[in-house]
Amino acid sequence: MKNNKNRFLNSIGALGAVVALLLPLPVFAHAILVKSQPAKDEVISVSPKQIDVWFNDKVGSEYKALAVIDSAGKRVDNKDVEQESGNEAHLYATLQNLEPGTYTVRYRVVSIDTHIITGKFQFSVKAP
Ligand SMILES: [Cu+2]
Repeated sequence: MKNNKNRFLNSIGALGAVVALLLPLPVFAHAILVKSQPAKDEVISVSPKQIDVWFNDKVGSEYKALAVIDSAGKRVDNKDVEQESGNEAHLYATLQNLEPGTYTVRYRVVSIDTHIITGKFQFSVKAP
């Protein structure tokens, strides 16, 4: 009888170990772009002074890249990407004066879960 009880307790313990293995690991954020200025597909009539992008969580300070490219493939940002101190989810870079046209924003960041995130979107500057 005592033996049976021990066996029962042992199997409960083994079950507990299996359940613990199946429980999700702590979730580390996989960064996604949540907002930008100019916004995706926005049409603006004044050349923006800078491009701002915000992620859903802070991103690493290394490997960050933010570029704005005109329709001819020329970079029109000043290659001065910065990360806001105190809000590491926010990157920005200043821009050259933009002629009317469509521009592609490209970004690359490393999220807290160590995944490299890349993406792109467009906005347009229309003739005044
Ligand atoms: Cu991830």
